[in-house]
Amino acid sequence: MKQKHYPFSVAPLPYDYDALEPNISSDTLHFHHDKHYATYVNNLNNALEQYPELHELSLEELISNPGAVPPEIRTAVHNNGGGVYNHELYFEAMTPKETENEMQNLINEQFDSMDAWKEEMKKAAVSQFGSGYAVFATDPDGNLKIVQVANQDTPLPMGLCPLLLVDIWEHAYYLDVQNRRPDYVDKWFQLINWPYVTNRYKSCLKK
Ligand code: MN3
Repeated sequence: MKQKHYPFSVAPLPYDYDALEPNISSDTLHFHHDKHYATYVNNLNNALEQYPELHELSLEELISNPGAVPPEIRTAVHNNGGGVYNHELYFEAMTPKETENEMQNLINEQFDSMDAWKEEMKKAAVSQFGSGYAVFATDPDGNLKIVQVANQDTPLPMGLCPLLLVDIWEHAYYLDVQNRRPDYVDKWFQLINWPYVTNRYKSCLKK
């Protein structure tokens, strides 16, 4: 992800709003990107506005080092910074194009098969209570993990670098499939941008 800093801006969707149909509708993407994600960007900027000492820190630095953030805005930076980070990864790691999965061999080695990986990812997504994400991540040694995070938490404080995530807040799917979160997860699997995931994996490993 780009090393941006304050003031953060709303990254445009990397595809048209209707590009992910019928899996994710244009209405859902308009609300999700233009309202939900944009609100996190605005709220993060508002929280940081009066703190020039934080204006050079990247998004990752802000959410990985809560101790660097004054206590009075720590919760706002955690929630809104996490919201910006998670949504940018969510949108960027989807594509309308069918892509080649260059992670397949690594996933087969560490999860036995793509089907087993999918099953574990789906279980993490479906069993997360309330809002959050199921995240596919790596540690600096290349050990792949699937973890759940609540609300706008990220796996960065666990020492994990997220490669891919599925947003399971209801706003991500309610207009399209109402309460059927498992159906949404099945649709999301068809949208994974594997070249993007592979590039992230390479950049997440110990240099
Ligand atoms: Mn969302």
